[in-house]
Amino acid sequence: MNSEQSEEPDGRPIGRRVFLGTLGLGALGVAAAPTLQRGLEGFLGSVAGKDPTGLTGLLPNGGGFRYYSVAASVPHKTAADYRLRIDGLVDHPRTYTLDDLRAQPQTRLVKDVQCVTGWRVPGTPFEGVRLSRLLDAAGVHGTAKAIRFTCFDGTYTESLTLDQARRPDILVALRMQDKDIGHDHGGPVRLYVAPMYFYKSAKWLSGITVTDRVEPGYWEHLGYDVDAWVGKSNGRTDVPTS
Ligand SMILES: Nc1nc2c(c(=O)[nH]1)N[C@H]1C(S)=C(S)[C@@H](COP(=O)(O)O)O[C@H]1N2
Ligand SMILES: [Mo]
Repeated sequence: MNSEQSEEPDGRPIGRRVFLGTLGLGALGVAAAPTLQRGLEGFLGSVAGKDPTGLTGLLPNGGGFRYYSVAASVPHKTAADYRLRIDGLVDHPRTYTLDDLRAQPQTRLVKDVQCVTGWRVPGTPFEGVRLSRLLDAAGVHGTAKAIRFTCFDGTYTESLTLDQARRPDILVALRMQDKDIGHDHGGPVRLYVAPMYFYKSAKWLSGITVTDRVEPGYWEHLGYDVDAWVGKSNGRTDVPTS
């Protein structure tokens, strides 16, 4: 896969034009955002030139990060109304507030971030609660095999196998670049999957459901690899990030 085309799950290539068509709604929503105002044509041009996977513009102070959202608009959440639900094949389903998550032991990791479309940001600190810790607290059933992640943008989803989810370098992240995660980067809470392409790091995380099989996420339905190891998937040879 390269920046010019993507693939459908059966491996049939689909053109950039078709792909952009599926992004129309999100594109319009973000083009209207105050910080990213520009003509629709310029916007689509930038998508075509850089990234078919939902690029919506370089952040003004993003330090090399690009803003992505597949949803036309995303509600803002604060400590007052943010909730993270853990359920599915567990003994103790639980709803965490932001303060609940802040009260857990925090892990800080500093690694490169690699997007599947090519851009890489070196040495970026992420900090938060190990996903494995939340899973242990929930009491995962013996029949469980995978995790499904959902987001309060109402659209994006991701997945991991249970073995992957238990790695120590996968966080429910509250901080990024040594700041609380702002809205544009998926705050107040996003997933951080250090060893995989950045599409695995679901922004605006709201649900962690333990399941008996992997259910491919949003971009994976459109052809991206479910096992998204940096340098060993998606036909790419990037240097691993973790
Ligand atoms: N909810 C949600 N999470 C998401 C995405 C998205 O569109 N929606 N895009 C993914 C992709 S493709 C990338 S590269 C990163 C971008 O994160 P950033 O906007 O903080 O740079 O978020 C990932 N997580
Ligand atoms: Mo991405």
